[in-house]
Amino acid sequence: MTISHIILDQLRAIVGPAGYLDQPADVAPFTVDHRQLYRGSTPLVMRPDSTAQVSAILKLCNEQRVGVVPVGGNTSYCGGATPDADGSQVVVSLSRLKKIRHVDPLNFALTAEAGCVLAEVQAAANAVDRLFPLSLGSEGSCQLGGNLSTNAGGTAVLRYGMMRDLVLGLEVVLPDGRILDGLQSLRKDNTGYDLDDLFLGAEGTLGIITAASCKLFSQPGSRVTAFVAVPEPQAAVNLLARLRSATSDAVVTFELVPRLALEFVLQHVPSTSDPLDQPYDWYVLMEINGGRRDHALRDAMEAELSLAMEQGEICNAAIAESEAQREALWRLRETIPEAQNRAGASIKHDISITTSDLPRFMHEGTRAVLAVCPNARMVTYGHLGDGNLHFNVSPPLGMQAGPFLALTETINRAVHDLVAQFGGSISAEHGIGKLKRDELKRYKSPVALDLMRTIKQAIDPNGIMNKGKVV
Ligand code: 2HG
Ligand code: ZN
Repeated sequence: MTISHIILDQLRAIVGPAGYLDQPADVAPFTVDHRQLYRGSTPLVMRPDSTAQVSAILKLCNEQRVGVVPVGGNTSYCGGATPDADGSQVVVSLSRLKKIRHVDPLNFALTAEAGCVLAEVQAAANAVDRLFPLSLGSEGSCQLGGNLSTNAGGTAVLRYGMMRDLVLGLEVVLPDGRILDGLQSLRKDNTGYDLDDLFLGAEGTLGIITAASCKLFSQPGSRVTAFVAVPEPQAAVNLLARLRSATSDAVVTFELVPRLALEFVLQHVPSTSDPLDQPYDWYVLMEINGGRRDHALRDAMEAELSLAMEQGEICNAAIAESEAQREALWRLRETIPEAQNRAGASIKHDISITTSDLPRFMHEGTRAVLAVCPNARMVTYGHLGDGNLHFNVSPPLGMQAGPFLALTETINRAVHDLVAQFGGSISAEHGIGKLKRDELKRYKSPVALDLMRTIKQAIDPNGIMNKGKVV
């Protein structure tokens, strides 16, 4: 179903000449997702520069039953922002809504618009000696609106929570164009249903988030970053418990890295080197934050790691001595997705299980994958502190991408069935988008799915918002 020229002209008129793209070359980047899993089509990319324009766009699209796909930095892992191939949807890019509207260091809060790049929000907090803790590999290009709409996770969730936990209030344009103004920066507001929570993680299926009031934290006054070798995943789980207890929960980052992932990085990413003098099977990148007067943080951590070493919980450790060394250790973790990509095809899973069950899950999950694809190479890494692993699979050495990727469904089934047995989640932080919509139907309870559809129907009765995603 194509959109009529009259409607397209009316949409262009709402945003003016600087507010849309309609030439094929300009529109092209909006029709393919970050992982290049999907190719769509759209006659028009709208780039509104105010909430009022977003409201006018949605009002018109709702009246005319035109589908709308909102997009931020287009870094979704699940095709959450790619239009359908039939050209029946317009894309709404939030990239020109990029004002930091208000910063309030005494309330530890700031209000920013959806199109602000995550790094710009972090910088606005830094400028008043505060911390906006959401931190992801794509922070230089992903946008706050996308972070909110996908309830983004990343590498500081252990200490600060996911995006949902960092929100004080939202401004949302509903599918009929009405504006829900919930931008107050209150810590406590117990007045009925939490409406913000509906839109966080809804992936643009219930409306468009145009701005958010977010929590800020104090800047860490001291910090210890270490790359630690552990004999096995169970030791990493034990070490995390030890460090959380020793620091009263000051562990911000606790990321599991298998040897193969490190090898991919060393091989495919320039300016990287193994910080330890010999290879080990497993590593953890950890970071612990302390206050300004915690001069002894580093001594305390060294003492704790020595104790762990005596008890066989860790094999070796490199502690960053400078900011440059810290960045080098972080690079070993943050470039894993890129390195695994360069190493060839991969089948990705973004699962979560209770942290205590993770080692058993990893053992059984690896066995299940190998039963489908003998000699497959497991690249199981990620946010162990959150119980969230990227249970990724690379092909056996010598196997071509085609035959390997043909096993995707069978491998997904084996992994996700096991996740369900463990009471876990098939999408811990990447969301659903197009990619996992059928998986969601399979694994989410019928009652939960029914409630989700009821909410969708109530808020977007004409089904214009991001059709084909999530529900
Ligand atoms: C990460 O933790 C991202 O690096 C990407 O969530 C995970 O590529 C992946 O599977
Ligand atoms: Zn991740």
